[in-house]
Amino acid sequence: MVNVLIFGPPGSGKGTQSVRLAEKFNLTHLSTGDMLRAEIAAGTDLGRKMSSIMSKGELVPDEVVIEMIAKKIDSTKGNAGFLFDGFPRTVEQTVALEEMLKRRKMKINSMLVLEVDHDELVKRLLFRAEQSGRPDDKDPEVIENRIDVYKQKTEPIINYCRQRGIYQPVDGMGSIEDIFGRLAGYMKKIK
Ligand code: B4P
Repeated sequence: MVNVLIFGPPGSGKGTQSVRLAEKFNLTHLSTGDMLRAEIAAGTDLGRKMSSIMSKGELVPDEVVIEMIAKKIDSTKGNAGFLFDGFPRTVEQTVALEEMLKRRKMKINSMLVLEVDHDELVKRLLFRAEQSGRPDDKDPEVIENRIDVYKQKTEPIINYCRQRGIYQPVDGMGSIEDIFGRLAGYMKKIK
């Protein structure tokens, strides 16, 4: 079983690349962003509570996403592994994921970190806003806040994973196909 984190700032291509990688390597794609947006679309109590947090570009509480992920892991059977997209986003979520996997005799095998220039991140998200209408992509101030939140709360996970020997930076600039080729190359080396 292989469990991989796909990591990077907002707009770095995590969601875009995860869909392709999961298909190629027969992994179960778990995106906390998609799960939260599904709650909002379904009009659940949780979705209503999380919607205002997400539209400001803030992170939802750790316990919400940790519970979502635990449920998904337990309801998935017979897969080759998981591709975690957008989770963990805090060191606390990382520790919780490690414990969750350890209890099930699994571990994080690798963390692939997409590296993308700031201006390119903003350009991609504003472009997506035109097509998807996602509220968190429309406003440049919210985009800047998401990037700041990433630097303050999410980036420290890199050091944590570097110490565990699972950190792998990946050039996230260029075409979707080129970046996919780089990521697939690293995936093939994961043990
Ligand atoms: P996510 O859904 O994870 O959103 P994201 O980081 O903005 O998107 P992603 O990085 O996947 O998008 P991609 O680059 O693929 O999170 C949204 C919100 O949910 C968070 O802000 C937070 O509020 C909440 N949340 C989620 N998980 C959480 C957690 N664990 N804890 C707490 N809160 C959580 O794509 C961006 C655009 O770029 C697309 O339009 C794509 O087509 C384009 N693109 C990608 N690669 C490209 C390339 N190479 N060239 C040109 N365009 C490209």
